[in-house]
This record gives sequence, structure tokens and C-alpha cells, in this order.
Amino acid sequence: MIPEPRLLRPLSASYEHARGAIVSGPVELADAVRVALPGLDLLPGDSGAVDLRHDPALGAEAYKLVLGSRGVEITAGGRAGAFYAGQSLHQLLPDASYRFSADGSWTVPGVRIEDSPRFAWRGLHLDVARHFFAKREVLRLIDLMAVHKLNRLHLHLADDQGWRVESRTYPLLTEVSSHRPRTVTSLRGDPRTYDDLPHGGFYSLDDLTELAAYARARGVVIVPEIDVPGHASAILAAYPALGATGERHEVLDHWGISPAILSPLPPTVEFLATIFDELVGALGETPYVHIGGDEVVLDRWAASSEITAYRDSLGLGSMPALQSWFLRRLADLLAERGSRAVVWDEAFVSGGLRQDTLVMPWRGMEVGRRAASAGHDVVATPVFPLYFDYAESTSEDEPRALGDVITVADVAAFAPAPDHWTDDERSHVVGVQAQLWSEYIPDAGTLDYRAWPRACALAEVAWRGSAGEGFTERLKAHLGRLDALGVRYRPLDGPRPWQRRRPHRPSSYTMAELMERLDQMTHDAESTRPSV
Ligand code: TNX
Repeated sequence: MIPEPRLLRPLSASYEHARGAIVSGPVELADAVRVALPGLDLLPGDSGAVDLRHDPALGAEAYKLVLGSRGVEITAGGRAGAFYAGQSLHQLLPDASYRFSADGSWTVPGVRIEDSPRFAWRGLHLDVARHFFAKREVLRLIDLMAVHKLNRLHLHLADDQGWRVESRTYPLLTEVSSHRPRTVTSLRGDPRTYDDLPHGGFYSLDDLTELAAYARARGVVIVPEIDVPGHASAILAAYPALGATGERHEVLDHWGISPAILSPLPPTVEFLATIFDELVGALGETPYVHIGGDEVVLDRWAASSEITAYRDSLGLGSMPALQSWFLRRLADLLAERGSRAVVWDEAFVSGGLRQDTLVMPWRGMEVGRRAASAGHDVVATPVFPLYFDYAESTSEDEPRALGDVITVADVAAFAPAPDHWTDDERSHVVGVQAQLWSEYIPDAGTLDYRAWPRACALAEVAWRGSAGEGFTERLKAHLGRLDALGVRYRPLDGPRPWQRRRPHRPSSYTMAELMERLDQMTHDAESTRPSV
């Protein structure tokens, strides 16, 4: 199984599973099992082939499962636990059980499972800004996450290259900010060439409501991200007055770090408060909202006398301090709405975060360790090995990626809370998340290819803390399930002929080059850290 349960013991008796088997027990738990394993019939109260019990002494995501001649007995700590018991039961059945045509009955060897996750945050991030992914693809990603007991979907909804969610208050965000006339096709350092194909799309607020409900029924929490104050070209293309200079902007048609930045003045804060209200209103209970804070170029703030005067009126001594103040102000607004803020690590380095803000250390685990030791909850998200927009091999056959190399084995070997950290630091690591930045993920087929099977290794590490015994063998067997599910994953020995790169181009960064650059960036930021 992937992820491997904490305890799994074979039993001598076997169990006969048939479509239409009856699930009995508390309705909410039984319904969760039915979502995980379609084709079961619900008969509350009666004793069925699958018998459910609620045990509040277990954690909400924990479950026990005994499968024997008397049927299946599940004890779950909550709806999520019952759902995961259903997913484990599903994985005990043959691969064919993942097909819509699944029918007939299967004999399954008996087993006893006791299971609970090591980490509370088991996430996948999807950048829908650089390339948009239709609602259908997001629903499908949620299905695949659920199979792997992943439970946080971080949607990167706004960036320089596009804004991806309806606002009823700011209609230009969808009219103007949600599309671009063309997209760069050349690589770093080359003269820019473009595809001349309009690209765009957005989720309506009703779409978000639907996505959130679908996710919630599968134990997945959607974490929306509005990346500010940098990465703001798309917003500013529609509402230039929210910028630092009032100058005109376009939705960007190429990648990289742009100087476009929102102003920190009250109208921007008001704008974002309205957006948060609309987002949370559509998503329903939203425990986390990501506010970005990465790769911010503060030049435009420094050039504005209005912003400088505002900074001085707040008694702040530097622009980075003003940025910290701005992000903290947004985190306060979110707190009033019942959500905790999440930020990329730059926002931690500039200091002054609310204590309950979660930090995502993308530039490496050392900055994550500093955030943890400063008492922040940390979700491990380092480029290596969790940026799944990087290629899995240096082969010329590998489809074009931002850089290389991150393998399944690299992911499986990752330790989100390293042994050499103190117990206190380790206790602040709430989880782990892989990133699917989409500059080089233009479509759903490429998304499958980049995500799987690396996300299987992610799931194993997130659920167990580290890859369990026989991971490689289990993964090979697991690919049969992905085949039945129709996932266009990357085969372990490289792309299929139709998945190969065309035309042949070298990738942009080697991992060594990139690590050096990130270290440099973290140190540069250090030396300009304001004293708050
Ligand atoms: C860095 S990670 C970024 C993104 C890019 C990504 C590409 C982060 C907070 N910023 O804007 O898409 O690298 O790997």
C-alpha cells in the first residue's frame, strides 16, 4: 500500500468483497467510506459486510481496520479516519477496483491495520496562475490526493501572469487580469520568443464553493493563495491605482521576478479585505489563507514619496519593515475572519510576523529551522526535493522543465523534521508539501507527469514521517492502481515515447546552480533584515 500503514499484520482468514456490500454504522462515517470506495450500499444501523464504529479516543484521522471472514470492521476517530480506512480497504482490493467498470467479487487475504498520520499537513501546491487548470482537473487532482491520504490543496490563485478567481466587487480582475495574449516560449538567456496563443481562465465563486465541498468530502482542505505584495502585475493591469506608482501594467507574458508591487496604503488593504471576504464566503470554513510575501522587489515603494511618508507616519525605519507591517496587517484581517495566514520564508526573514502565521521555507530547510525555532509552525516546502516543476532526470528525453534533478528516491529520502533538530524545532514542523509551479506545466497531461509518482513518495513521507520498508517494490505495484485510474504518470525508467521532450533543449538550472543561488538570496536578505 502507498502510504504504508503504521501497523499491518496479515490474518489467516480471508474476506470476500462484492459490489453492493452493505456498510453499517454512524451515517457520517459510513458515507465517508462510501466516498472512498464507491459501489457500497448504505444501511445505517444494520450490521453489514463493512461495520463501522466511532472511537473518539482515536485522532480524527486515525483508524483501525480488521478484515476477516466476518467481514470488515472499521473503528475510526472521525470522518477523516473512516475515509482513510475506506481508502486502505480500496488498496487491498485488486487494481481493477479503481475502474468505473469494477464489478463482481474479490477474495482478499485477511489483515489487521492500525493507522494514523505522522504529519497533520500533507500538501500539494498547484500554480493555476502561470497556467490555468480547469475545474475538472482540480477535482481530479483532489481524487488522486485522497487516494494517497494527502489533505491540503494549496491553490496559487494570483501571480504576475494571471488572476484566477471571480470577484463580484472587482470585476476587472476577471475581465482584464485573468488572461494574457501570449506566453513566452524561449528559455532563460535566449532572446524572447512567444507562442501568440491567448491563455486564461478563472474559477467562479460558485466553482470555489464546489471545489471546497468536493475536497472536504475527501478530507482535503483548500488553502487559497493571493500572493502579495509582489507578483502583482495581473492585479495592477486592471487596477493600476492599487500600485505604488500608478503606472500602467500588463498581465505578464513571460516568467521571472517582476518589480510590480501593490502599494501598502489603506486602499490596498481594503481591496484585499474584500477579496478575503469573497474567498472565505465561497470556500466556507477556511482555516488557512496563504498571502505569499515572496520575491518582493521594494524599489517602487522607495521611489514613492506617499509611501515613504506613510512608512514614517507608522514609525517604521525601512521598507522591509513596512513590508512586514503590511503582511502582519493582512494576517490580522484573516484572524478576524477565522483564518491563519501562511507565508513563504522571505516574509519570516524580514521579521515581525504574527506568532500564529505558518511559514513555508522554500529556499531550504535551514531557514525553516530558524522559523521553527522562533516558534512558527512550519510546512516543509524546500525546492529540493519538493519542487515538482523540476525534471526527474537530465536525459534529453525528459520534457522541458525549469531545472533538474529531483527523483522519486530524492523525495522518499526527505526528512521534513530532521533528526538533528531540537525536539522543540521538530515539534513545529506540522507537515510537508510538494509544489507544482506551472511555468513548464502547460496542460493536464504534463501535470500528471510531473506529479506522479513523485507525489506517491511525498504521501509516504507525509503519512509515515519517512519512507517505509519496501517502498520501491510497493510503488511498482501501486502504478497498477494509477494505470486503472488513468493517470499519465512518468514511468520509473523514463518517459513513454509520446511523453518525450520536443524539441530537444537543455533545461535552465542544474540543482547545484540553483541551491547556490538560493543560499546567496537567503544571505543577502539576512544582511538587510530590519530590526523590528
Ligand atoms: C520560485 S517559490 C517562486 C515561484 C516560481 C518557482 C519556480 C516561490 C515562493 N516563488 O514564483 O514559480 O520558483 O520553481
